[in-house]
Amino acid sequence: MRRSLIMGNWKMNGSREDGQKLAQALADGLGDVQQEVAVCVPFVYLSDIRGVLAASPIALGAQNVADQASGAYTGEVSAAMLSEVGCKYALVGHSERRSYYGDTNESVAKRFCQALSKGVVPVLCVGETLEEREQDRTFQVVDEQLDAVIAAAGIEAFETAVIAYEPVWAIGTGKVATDEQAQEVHKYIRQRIADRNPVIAEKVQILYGGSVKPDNAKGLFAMPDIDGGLVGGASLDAKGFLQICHSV
Ligand code: G2H
Repeated sequence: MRRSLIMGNWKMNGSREDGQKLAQALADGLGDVQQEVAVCVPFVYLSDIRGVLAASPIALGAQNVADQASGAYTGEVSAAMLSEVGCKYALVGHSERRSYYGDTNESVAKRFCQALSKGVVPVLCVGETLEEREQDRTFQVVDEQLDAVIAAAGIEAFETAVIAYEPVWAIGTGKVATDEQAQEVHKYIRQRIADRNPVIAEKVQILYGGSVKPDNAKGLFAMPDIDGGLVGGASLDAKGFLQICHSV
């Protein structure tokens, strides 16, 4: 059985104090849970939030990682730095990075490899736009996004990686994929991994992301190939996020 993972993605929201209060409320309110819980916070608050979460089982994640190990890359944050401040996870290839900041399948693959090389678990985000879905290209797009990483890192890399399927049309729009729509793509992704290594396919966690809310989480998480969620907007409210964490 795969362990579920519920991961908050705070994106570029809140102040230092807001983040500390939110993390404290999560640490205080989580209670005993089987599933894993993590929060991906802005780089500059990682150390603060690590302090708040020190005595809690909630893991820390970053929202991105550099595609190079070190050097003259102004504005970037390396995997070694993330590891040093206690990050267990780093998102790579979130659709907002792909669409606003020029991340390509190739640069995402490099970020993925950098994270792995420093013991940070990459959370590879994949997903199609509305236009691509309407053109019936969902599986093709997801294949290309996965294949670029598999070519660079090898299928064995998915022993210690997480995949997040985030249909771009469902991100921050309030328009969630139906349980069945999400399950269909999750199943497809797991099959693509299984074609190369069935053992890893059974183990890899595939999260759903895109307008996950307290009222739709249970249905999504009940799907056989959905192993939890990557939660944006709804992770900024402690009560709602805790409710999502308990929807597994
Ligand atoms: C997708 C998701 C979290 P939201 O970006 O990564 O955000 O839940 O706000 O759609």
